[in-house]
Amino acid sequence: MRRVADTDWQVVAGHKRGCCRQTGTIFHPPADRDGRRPSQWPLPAPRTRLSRSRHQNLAPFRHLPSADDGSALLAVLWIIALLSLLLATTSLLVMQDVDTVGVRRQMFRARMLAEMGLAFAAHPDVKPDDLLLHQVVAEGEGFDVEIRGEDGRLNPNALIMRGDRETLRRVFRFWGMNLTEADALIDALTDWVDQDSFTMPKGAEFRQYNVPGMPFNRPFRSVDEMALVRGMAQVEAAYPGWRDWFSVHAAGTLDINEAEPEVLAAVTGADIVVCRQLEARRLGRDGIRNTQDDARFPDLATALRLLGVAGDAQGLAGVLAVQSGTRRIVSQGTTGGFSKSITAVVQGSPQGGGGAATILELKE
Ligand SMILES: [Ca+2]
Ligand SMILES: [Ca+2]
Repeated sequence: MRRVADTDWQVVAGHKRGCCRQTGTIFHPPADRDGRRPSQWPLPAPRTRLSRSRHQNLAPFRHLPSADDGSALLAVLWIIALLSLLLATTSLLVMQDVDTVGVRRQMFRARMLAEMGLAFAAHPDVKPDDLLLHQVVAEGEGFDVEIRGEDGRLNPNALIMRGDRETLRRVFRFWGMNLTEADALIDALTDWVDQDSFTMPKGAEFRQYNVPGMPFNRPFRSVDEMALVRGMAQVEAAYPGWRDWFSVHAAGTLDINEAEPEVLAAVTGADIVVCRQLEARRLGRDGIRNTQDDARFPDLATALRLLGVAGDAQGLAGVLAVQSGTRRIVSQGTTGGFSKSITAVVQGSPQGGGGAATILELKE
């Protein structure tokens, strides 16, 4: 085979021809189909498939960033931000649910403790100064119970039905009402409770209310019903604490060992300062209710003498008493900083008179 290195190249008449150095043979480049011979011969090596493939593989690396590439990156960042926000919101909701469940559990536990205290206090043999009413059942958990005589409050039904206008008038005057306003309110209360439809001089029956079903024409079943009577809106505005003066479960005679000084002063006409001194005497030297040093009045005459109203003893004899037949139990359960209070009005003496207890009212 002829080697290119052993050949001398000449250009004759525009054509390139070769001459072998060893044999002197002249040879021409091969002609194509049309008889034309190439000006360059030997022909350069053809570009291989491998070189073209390498050229194509390098194409992506020469790709420059475009506007579409920026939009895609922005979309990805938005999705990441959205997922982060979704995750944070979900975590917050889960934490709130956990907190709510924890609070409910604590409130339920506090309610159980309050009911436990109520069960102790409702026993007929448990007296108001019994240490069983103040217990710590675990660390941070316990209950405290206070027992009060319900007859320290006035029974509105008893006062109205027995026509004791004088006691009601004293109470309303104590609240700051004048005589005309007090009489009008007493007439309205009377019309609400009596079963007839005859209007008292300053009272109110159906024609004055003009509301179907009012007045009820029956005794009050709760103190809140009194707020519906005409004229009580003014009392509510002037003396918001009026509800604490009354109870529909009271016997109708005021227990001077349980009544608050204001109630005692209003009903007996005694000076409020004297009534507060009497309250301090009842609480004893420690100033705490329901402890061993409490000084209860054994009889009415002694209390009236200390109040300075002994001269009216005959008139007050049917209004006052020295004990209650019904007790109000306020039980408060506490756990982990949460408190739950339950109030029950129980029939039975607050001094532990024995016998089964009957719950007349239960309120949380
Ligand atoms: Ca009536
Ligand atoms: Ca005391």
